Amino acid sequence: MKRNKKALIFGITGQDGSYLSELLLKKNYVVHGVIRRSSSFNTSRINHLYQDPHINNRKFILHYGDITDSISVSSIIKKILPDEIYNLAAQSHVAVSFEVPEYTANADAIGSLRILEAIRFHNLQNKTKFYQAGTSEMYGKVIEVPQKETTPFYPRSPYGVAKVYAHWITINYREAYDIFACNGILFNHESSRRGGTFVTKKIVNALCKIKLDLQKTLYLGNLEAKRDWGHAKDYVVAMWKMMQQKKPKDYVIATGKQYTVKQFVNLVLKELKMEYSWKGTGINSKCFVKGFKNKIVSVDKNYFRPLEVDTLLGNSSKAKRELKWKINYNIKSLIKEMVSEELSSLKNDKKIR
Ligand code: NAP
Ligand code: F7E
Repeated sequence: MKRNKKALIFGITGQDGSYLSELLLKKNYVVHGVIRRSSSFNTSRINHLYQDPHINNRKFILHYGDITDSISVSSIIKKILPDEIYNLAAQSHVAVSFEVPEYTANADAIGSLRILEAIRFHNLQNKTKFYQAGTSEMYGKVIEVPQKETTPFYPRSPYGVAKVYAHWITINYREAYDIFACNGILFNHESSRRGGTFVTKKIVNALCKIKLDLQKTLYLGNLEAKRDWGHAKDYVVAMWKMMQQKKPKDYVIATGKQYTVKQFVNLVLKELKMEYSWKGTGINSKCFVKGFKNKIVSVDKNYFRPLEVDTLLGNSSKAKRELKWKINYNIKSLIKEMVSEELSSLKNDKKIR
């Protein structure tokens, strides 16, 4: 009988970790995940997958650990001897990385090194494959449009800089020790499970609340930034596909379409059937909606970053060609799903209260 493959996910409680777990469980993997001790619950995205430790032959198993703690990283890997490791653990907020740059470097850069070193130290080079969650933020002040695998990096935040280290240390261990180690260079991907302070989720949540009369105004930063937004469900499929190739390589994963933050606001308002008009420009931009007395969107300069990534647009021809990767969502279906799930959850909250 064929044995089930074992996957180990660092960052299992995050947006991508939850979708990747669902995908791997469907593919009959035994999924192990690392969670951090926290004073408040941090498992809301994976509670539906939880299995009681008393169940025999569990397929979903959680371990306490931390990517900044070498010994925990190394002992978990030694205990599980995984076939595939997905390193999704990170301090993933770009703006926050300017506030906690040292921690961001420790988790996002050295965290990857800790896993690679553990693979090497335990002689798992021929057994364990490694996926590194790279990012379009590495392109930062873009040198070429659209960005592809060969586009040089120019990171613009402590987060982006840390991820460039992780990218190159992954290649270094691949070349030095023949580890199956690959980098996904993923552009922004969103969903209803996105953290509340990322711009798409913040916009959807606030505009739904405004529609339901639960909030008055949404304050945003730079409305002109352009992003290439996809759906996280499509993107975790690409991660898995990279790990099933004969040779480890690096791939850009993106939709190839970009929108400004302001256009994203407009699309959400359209989905909510709210009739809007904008007044003023730049920092003085304000959005008004028919039937609402005051402005519903305004700019707050506190949400601007010390440096901005103005524009990101990916070219994922290589992934489409070699991985046969396909995109199921476009911006409209992404927003439709996010709005519909947000409205249901807000209406549910209201009932409970
Ligand atoms: P996310 O929702 O912020 O999840 C991050 C995960 O990392 C969470 O499970 C978090 O645990 C965990 N984590 C943070 N610090 C840790 C530490 N010190 N030790 C162990 N675990 C730690 O991020 P995501 O959107 O799912 O993204 C997944 C990965 O892809 C990240 O590495 C991110 O940088 C990268 N990425 C994301 C995008 C995107 O658009 N979403 C694009 C490119 C790359 P807690 O739940 O306990 O906080
Ligand atoms: O910002 C602008 C902001 O925080 C998008 C992470 O997953 O994707 C994400 O990083 C844009 C920026 O994502 C607000 O200035 C305006 O230009 O949603 P975000 P991000 O910085 O692109 C990459 C690929 C990752 O790898 C990261 O882990 O929106 N913006 N007003 C705002 N952004 C936020 N957060 N909040 C605002 O009020």
